[in-house]
Amino acid sequence: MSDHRDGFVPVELERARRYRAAGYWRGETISDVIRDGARRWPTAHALVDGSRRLSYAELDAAVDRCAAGLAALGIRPGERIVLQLPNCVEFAIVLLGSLRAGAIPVLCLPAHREAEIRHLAHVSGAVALVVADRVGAFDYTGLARSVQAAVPGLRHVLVHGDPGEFRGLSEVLDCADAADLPCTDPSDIALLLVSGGTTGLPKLIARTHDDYLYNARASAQVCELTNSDVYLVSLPAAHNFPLACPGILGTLAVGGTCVFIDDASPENAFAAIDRHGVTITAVVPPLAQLWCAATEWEQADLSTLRLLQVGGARLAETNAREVRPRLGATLQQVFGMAEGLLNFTRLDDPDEVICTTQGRPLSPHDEVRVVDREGVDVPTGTEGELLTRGPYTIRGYYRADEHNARAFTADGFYRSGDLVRQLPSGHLVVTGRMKDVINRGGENIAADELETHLLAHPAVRHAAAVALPDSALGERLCAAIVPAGSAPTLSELKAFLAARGLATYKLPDLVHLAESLPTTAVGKIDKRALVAMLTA
Ligand code: OOB
Repeated sequence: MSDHRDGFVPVELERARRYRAAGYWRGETISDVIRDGARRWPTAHALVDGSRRLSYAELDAAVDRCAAGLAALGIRPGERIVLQLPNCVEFAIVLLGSLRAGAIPVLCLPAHREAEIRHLAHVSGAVALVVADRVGAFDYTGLARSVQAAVPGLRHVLVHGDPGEFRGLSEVLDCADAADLPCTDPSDIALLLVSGGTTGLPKLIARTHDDYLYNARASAQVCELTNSDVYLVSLPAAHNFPLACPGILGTLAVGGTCVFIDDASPENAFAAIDRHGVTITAVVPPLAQLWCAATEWEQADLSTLRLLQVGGARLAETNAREVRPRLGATLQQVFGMAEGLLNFTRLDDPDEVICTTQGRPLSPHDEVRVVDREGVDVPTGTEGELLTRGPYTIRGYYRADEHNARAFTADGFYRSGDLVRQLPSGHLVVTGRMKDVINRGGENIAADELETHLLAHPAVRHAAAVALPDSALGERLCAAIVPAGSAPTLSELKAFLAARGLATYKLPDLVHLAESLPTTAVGKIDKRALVAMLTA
């Protein structure tokens, strides 16, 4: 069995000292924060799921039972538990119970399938897997069976719902033994996030108690979150954005309430906002767009919603401008990454900044560099690759030495692969991805630029520009579009783009019309899957 710190890249001692001195790293564990919440607000609602409600005291007791249940199975501090549950209170209880037992949860998304889970269980050296029995038509016990057959160290499968041949999660959650709780070092790994990349298999991102609590608390502060806030968990809870930006952990740190939904359709999400008085939530751009459109036909009262966080992919300016008039909430653009760095527009930023930038760094100690292909810093306002280092940004992926040599500079900056411009105010505008370029007969076209123009067309709801192989040009340019209302034709679109002043070589060679585009586990448009579909 491997030690959990093998393959972990910690922050250099001198920097760690500075982050502690600045008060960012407080030497507390995530489990301490829940314990503390139970003392400060014992009867306040911590978690809500349909008609189920758990107070802070009840949550703390449930977390104790879960920790004892995991210890009773023989799960030791430092061992890894792959957690793959839909949005529900059990997600939070098992996450926090694992932390209290000193175990390290690996936060997988419900959309991950066998190849990903097998890989993540293998690389992390997991001893347990926690899944639901089924969600919709998908049977997770079947997935668990194949993963366990392929990963010999995986001793336990715990199932929420009907366990079949496995152990029921309820046995662990109802444990009546008193456990000796381990003493956890706050600078040690708390949990492993999964990278959001759309190329290759996902990588593991080790976040410590110190850095992740800072991430959650500083985000809560930027959102002016208090104990009267009600946070709606709309995105998959295991993703960094709804988990800690400020998300579930930021809300629990200030005594607020988290409401879980497992279906973020406007009908279901709006009903939850209305019923529970939701004040804040986080969504990806396609969902923001859909919610805005749905205000035309949905009747629910959304008046409690004060802040809509949108991030994960570029939000088109036209969509950004719809948020306040349609939903009545302030928009906050969030440009973040599981690797660390978070940028937020501030609540008091002018509308223009909120609608046209992706925010500025969360921490005064976030270091941001924008560099050209040679790694040389470019002048303010010029496009380049974003490199970053700071108090909650990793120094290396977990157990990935070879990849780390490329993904990080020698002095520890993470190479994000994102193309940005930084304004004199510090706000960043995301202009694309380093590799998201279509090479059409030698001319390079940035996908993001074309998409921005396509989304400005009133009959375009979602758009993705992708390269398709072409014998003459090498690549040709395809605009995949989900129309809003009557579908535009290729020649209409070309005329529209040309009228916006776009160069002729950037005009699409073909249009693919679809009712929906393939998405990643968290709901971003998945171009790799789209190209595979279009070339099949
Ligand atoms: C969030 O995290 P990940 O790890 O799923 O994805 C990170 C990548 C970024 O490197 C960037 O390429 C893209 O997603 N991205 C954005 C964006 N926010 C993320 N691109 C353009 N505009 C934005 N606003 O996606 C994530 C993590 C925490 C908070 C919010 C998002």
